[in-house]
Order: sequence, then C-alpha cells, then structure tokens
Amino acid sequence: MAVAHANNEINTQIRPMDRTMDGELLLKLYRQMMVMRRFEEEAAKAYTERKIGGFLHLYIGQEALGAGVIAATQPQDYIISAYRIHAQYLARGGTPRAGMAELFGKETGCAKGRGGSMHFYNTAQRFMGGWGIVGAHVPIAAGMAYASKYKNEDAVTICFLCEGAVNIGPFHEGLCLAALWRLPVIFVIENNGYAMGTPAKRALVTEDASIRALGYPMARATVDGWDVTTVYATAKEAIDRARKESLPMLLEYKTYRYRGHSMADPGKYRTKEELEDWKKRDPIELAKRRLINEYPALGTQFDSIDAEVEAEIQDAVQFAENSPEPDPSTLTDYTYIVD
Ligand SMILES: Cc1ncc(C[n+]2csc(CCOP(=O)(O)OP(=O)(O)O)c2C)c(N)n1
Repeated sequence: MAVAHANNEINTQIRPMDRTMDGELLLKLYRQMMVMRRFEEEAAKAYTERKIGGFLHLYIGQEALGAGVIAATQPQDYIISAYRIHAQYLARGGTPRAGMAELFGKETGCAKGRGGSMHFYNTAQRFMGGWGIVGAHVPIAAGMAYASKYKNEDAVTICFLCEGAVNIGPFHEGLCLAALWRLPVIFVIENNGYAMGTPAKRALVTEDASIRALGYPMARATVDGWDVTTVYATAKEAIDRARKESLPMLLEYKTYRYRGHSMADPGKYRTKEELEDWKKRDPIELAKRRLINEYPALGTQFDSIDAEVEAEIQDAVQFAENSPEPDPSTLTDYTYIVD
C-alpha cells in the first residue's frame, strides 16, 4: 500500500501486498473473531427473549476489521467508534462479561448498564466509546489526536466510522482539522454497503468513500476488508506512518453486514443471493482456511479454541443474567447539567 500526503502522489488503489502473517497472530485473531461472532449471536438470542432493550446493531460479517485494525494498534493508542461496536470493544481487551452485562443493562456492565449496545466504554484500554449520532465522533477523534500531539504522547487515534457518515458535516470538519494540524489519526471507514436501507451507491456519488480525502488532501486507501491478514497489514502500515510522521489518513475497507441495520430490520432491501455471495468471503472461514493451508501445525487447534470460546460466551451470558440492576438511587449519577 502506498500512502502519501499533500504535495505528494495520493494513491488511488491498493496494490498487491505481502500478507504473510505470523501464524500465532493469525490464530489469535481467529479466536478473537470467534468470540466476536458468538458474543453477538448470543446477544441476538437474548434480544429476542427481551432480556436486552433498546437498539442492538450487530457486526456479524465485519469481524476482520475490528480484529485486524485493532491488532495493529499499540496500548497507548486511542480507539473511538460509532454504534456498531461490540466487536471492537472485545478486540481492544474488553471482556465478554462486562460487554454482555452492559447489553443486559446491569451494574457490572462496561458503562455500568447506563449505555447499552451503542455506548460501550473501556477507558483503561483507551476505548473511548460508543457514539450514536452519525459522524459526530469524527471531530472528537481529531480532538483526541490533537491532545496526544499537544502532550507529545506517542499515540495514534483510530476512528471507526461507516460509509453513511461521509456525507455528514462533522465528518468534513474532523478531516479538515486533522489535515490542517497534521494530526496522528486514522479514520477507518467500514463500508458495509448500506446506511440503514440506503445502498452506498445511491448516496456516495463515488464508489470508494475514501475519495473524500482528496479535498483536504490527506492520504487515502480503499482495501478489501474480509481477509484479516490484509486488514492487519494495511492498518499496520497506516498506523505506523501516522505515528512516525504525525499525519492523518482516510482508510476505507469494503465489508458487509450479514444482519439488518439493527435487530428491528429484516433487511428486505437486498437479495438473498447478494447475502449468500458475501458469505462466501466469510472472514472467520477465510482465516480458518489460511491457517489450515499455511500453518498446518496450528490448524489442528480449532476444536479446542471453539470449545473455549463457547464456554467463555456462555459464562458471559450467565454473568449478565446474575448481575444486579443499577440501584435506582444512582439514577442521576454520571449525568450533568449545564447551567
Ligand atoms: C446525524 C444522524 N442522522 C441520522 C441518524 C439515524 N441513523 C442511525 S444509523 C444511520 C445509518 C448510518 O449508516 P452507516 O454510517 O453506513 O453505518 P452502519 O449502520 O452501516 O454501520 C442513521 C441514518 C443518526 N443516528 N444520526
């Protein structure tokens, strides 16, 4: 992947690249993607049993992005995201227990049961949420990167957003500030093809949302987002460069969500064939095939990993079920009034 900044060549396509990945890391990412998927499948089940209220947006199908990008970060880096965030939270070291308890609205949740599906937090690991207003977190990401730069911290901010955000005003405000002040921030567009029921091709004007970077200008790339090794390699290159040169980038991955926009959406705006076609690129199956073919010695561990993941997720559900509700007397804690 070639990246460039103002006054340099700005790449328009991703070139073939070395996707070799350490086998142990690939196995770790396979496990992580399994945790993400089983976590959300159980969440969907609990939602239909009315154990979870509010909205529930699932990431199923997109797992290679959360896993691959976050694996390329360092502990001092910041992550901020929109509302389809369970998987990213898990990739950043959040536990299935605290995540599931948050969905169940319990005191033991990662936002003490106050946030729910869209507002997972884990500030200890610099996972800064969880934002429901489309595009509104983009300038916040620029602010976080500004703070790191101001404090001479060696941190890069990763801002996940989806393609529906790239027509929103704050997206452009955030990118403008990031380019103007040369901030170490990677805006990661998870282009899953739809903003609710609106296909990207009916809203974006261009096929690649990363084209929006040209107006500032900043480096950009559009990459296939279903092979975790590709995602990791491209994200690592982008993040390393942002850290070294203190520069922003707009990095788009093409992906697909298998489920509707939220649990309330049956997804009738797309055909079964389209969905089945994408499932052939399933990121977890792809990682498994790569492990079997490229690391046969490691590829024998799937059964025990899958059983371990299953136990971890069932434990998380039990933990959430058994945890206490927030005490009503704490209703106004963590809220504030501006006079
Ligand atoms: C400013 C704003 N406008 C409208 C909404 C309602 N809304 C919630 S999600 C969504 C679609 C966003 O699509 P996209 O950014 O592509 O994310 P995806 O759901 O595909 O991950 C809209 C319009 C909102 N939350 N914020």
